[in-house]
Amino acid sequence: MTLLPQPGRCAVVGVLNVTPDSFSDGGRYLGHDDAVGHGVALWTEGADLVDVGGESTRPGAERVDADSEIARVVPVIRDLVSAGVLVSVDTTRARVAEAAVAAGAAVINDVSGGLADPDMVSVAADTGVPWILMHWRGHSRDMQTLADYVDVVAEVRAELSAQVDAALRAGVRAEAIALDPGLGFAKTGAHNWALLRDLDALLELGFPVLVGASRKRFLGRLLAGEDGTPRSPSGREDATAAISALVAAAGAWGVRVHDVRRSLDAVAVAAAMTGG
Ligand code: PMM
Repeated sequence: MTLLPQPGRCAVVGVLNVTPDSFSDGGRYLGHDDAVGHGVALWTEGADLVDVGGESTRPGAERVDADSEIARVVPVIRDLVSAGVLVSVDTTRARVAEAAVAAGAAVINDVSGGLADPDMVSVAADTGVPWILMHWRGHSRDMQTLADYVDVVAEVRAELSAQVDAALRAGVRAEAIALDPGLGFAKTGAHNWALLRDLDALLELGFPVLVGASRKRFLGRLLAGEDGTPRSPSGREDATAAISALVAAAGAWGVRVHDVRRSLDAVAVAAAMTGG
């Protein structure tokens, strides 16, 4: 059993970045009202969870300090929760996660899987909310230099297993844990495709698996024009929906996407085809 929402099909998690510099929606929802409005819109479209982040994790991004991150996300989370929206907080910082849960966030989405902040594990254990552990090898500024694997699937699985063990040892309940392969985080396009191809290797660990492929660079490169120019983020939506359908059919618990409506359709197709 998991403590995460179980909509009876692959869950669709809507992305709400309250940042000036995220790769596809940076700056669009930095104003409080724009952010809350977009979060409510994602929920109304049918998102099962709205993931609110205050720090860009795009490759090369500089960090913001914890107080700025809290100032960006907590007021937005509070208003979304009052509007009845189920919210996760996308942060690697224990202090931000704690403040977000106090404001009503129901899930911690930690792209560092507990590695960036040694206090995160105790916040996860103490709050008891579901904790999404993503595979991570280092902060965005230099993560692409860490994309070095002999067998990416085996190494991602082993590194996530070690994080799960640390979480369980610290008192996090197994039902609160979910995993994410971390597409694009210290990974090349080839690594992302290998992880998608062999999602079973992660599913076999027995935890819900979230996949975040939405609008990412490797899709831009897949869909590059004849001159090699990558397709722009807004032109990657159909490919994103295709991945949503395929990973839903493969057994993923959820997909984290910018365009909720398209992925809801995609996972409905998968559910109908697989009979689940
Ligand atoms: N990707 C981004 C941010 N947060 N969280 C999880 N669990 N998985 C991801 O793949 C993930 C994430 C980066 O994408 P964005 O800038 O569009 O939010």
